[in-house]
Amino acid sequence: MVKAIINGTEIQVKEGTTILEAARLVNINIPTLCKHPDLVADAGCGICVVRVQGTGKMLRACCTALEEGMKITTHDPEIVKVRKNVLELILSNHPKDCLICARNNDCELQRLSSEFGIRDAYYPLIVGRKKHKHDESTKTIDIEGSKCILCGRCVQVCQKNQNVWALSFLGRGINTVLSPAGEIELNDSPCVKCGQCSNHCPVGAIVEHDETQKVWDALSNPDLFPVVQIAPAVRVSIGEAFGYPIGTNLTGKLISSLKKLGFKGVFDTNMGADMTIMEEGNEFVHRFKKKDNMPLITSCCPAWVDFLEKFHSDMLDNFSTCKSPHEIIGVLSKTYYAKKHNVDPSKIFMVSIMPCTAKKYEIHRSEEMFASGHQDIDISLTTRELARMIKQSGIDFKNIEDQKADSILGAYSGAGTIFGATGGVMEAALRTAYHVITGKELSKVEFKQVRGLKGIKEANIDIDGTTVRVAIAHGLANVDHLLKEIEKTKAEGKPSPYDFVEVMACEGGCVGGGGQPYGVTDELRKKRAAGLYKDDESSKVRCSHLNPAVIQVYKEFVGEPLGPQAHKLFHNKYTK
Ligand code: HC1
Ligand code: SF4
Repeated sequence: MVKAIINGTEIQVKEGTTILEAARLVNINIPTLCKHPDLVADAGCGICVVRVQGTGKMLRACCTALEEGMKITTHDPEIVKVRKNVLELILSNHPKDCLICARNNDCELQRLSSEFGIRDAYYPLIVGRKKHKHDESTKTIDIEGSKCILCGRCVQVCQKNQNVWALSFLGRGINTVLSPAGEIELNDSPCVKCGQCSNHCPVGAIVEHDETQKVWDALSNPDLFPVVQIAPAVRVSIGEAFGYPIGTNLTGKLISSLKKLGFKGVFDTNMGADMTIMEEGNEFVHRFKKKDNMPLITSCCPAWVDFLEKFHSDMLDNFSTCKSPHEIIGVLSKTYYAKKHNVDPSKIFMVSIMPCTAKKYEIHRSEEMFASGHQDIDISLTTRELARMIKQSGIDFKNIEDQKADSILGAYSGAGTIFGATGGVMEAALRTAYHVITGKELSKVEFKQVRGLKGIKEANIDIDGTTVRVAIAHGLANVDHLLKEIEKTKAEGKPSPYDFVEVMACEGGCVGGGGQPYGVTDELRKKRAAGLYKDDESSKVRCSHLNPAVIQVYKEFVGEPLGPQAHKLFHNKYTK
């Protein structure tokens, strides 16, 4: 342990704790634009300078460890002046079009500039500087390079946390620019569209590809029948845009708001999650009994699908062929629902509200996404885009009355709702796999071994005397690590160390998705996940196979899980 003094307060912290972290422990906020709690410090911005008393030194708090006996001053007039100066330098090279920026009112640079009372950027613009790129090539994440402040957060999250290496800094000095290596377009790079770069960007340099106007157009087109679905993780994060405590479950208000916006059918992706489990749970049991292509690996995360196709195509046979829940609701809306409600499927305009930027890519990634004969999902919006639409429409979100989702595509079990947290898909699948293997129902449905934020979780699950070895990985760097272990045993001709593996590209699973409200940290991920587990606990039905709506859809329309109709509508192919 190390004892030191910060602003006159004695503090004792673990060795290696940085001054920035230590100050936060005693509620002193040192400003920074480059250090994010998910990332290691690399002293990119220089705003976090503090003074070490008695040495005359100013040090960067983000990357300096607190040492025994140090006396630190975090704020005094001179330090404030230095910070202001750094901000002025950044602003001198930054567009001043805040009013029309996607991050207006939600930008860390704008907030600091306001707090520091910056009224002018005194330094002349650097002329002849290399031009930054504008890149919309992925149609999921847009790069507006001119707004980049070179803090390095996106590069670090892409390279280290996700192990994707799509983004990098090219050039040197004043000619440094953010770009995929080789200055190619993002869509030609290894980018998997997870959007973590956009969620970690402090400014408007990387944002989701905004498609709200297309949805407004559809809502005002009298020839269309607009319907919508909401993902598990959206219900516990949308509240952050309206001042609710983190993790508050706002399903009822979301549904009412979507109805007010003009959607004629409001469905729940959680119901699709229950359907996915019917297919995937059965797929698992089938393969497990035959020891066929073990382990089975989940496939509902499109960034993960893209990652596997790009970097580990030798493992494609291990992938579950089952579609993701929102695609299942998409195809059901344009087949089963259309038939039941006598609506022309070509007129149905299906929007999915997701915590995810990669879902914008998934909706047209292969011909299976057109299983209804039309594109099954027309537009996928992020949580952030929906929050903007609700605000634009003048809806009083806080006071709107709760409503229930429509018809049969809106009823879900507790297993469906926990999909949004890491380990949730596995837990939901185990609840149903137990039933498929034993024919019995679990007396206690929770599998707490698979919950939590540890990067790789492993557990041996006892199903009536049979052991199922499971692993869960989230954050693509963790996933890559796990996959290499599996590949190694495969190459050595040894049996797989696992039977069933859940993968989510984003840390924390979808609650930490790239399209979620900004500022994601572990504390936030935990609270959002807790909101979903609470929703599960309070659900009357907690297993997908017991959801009466699921039973009805199979009885009336699909037949058996893994049957011919299920295969036609609910399953995917992958490409090498
Ligand atoms: Fe997810 Fe999923 S959990 S992938 O993160 O399987 O986006 O929330 O909707 O489809 O259910 C996302 C979340 C989501 C799907 C489900
Ligand atoms: Fe999207 Fe969820 Fe995958 Fe992140 S973990 S890329 S939010 S599906």
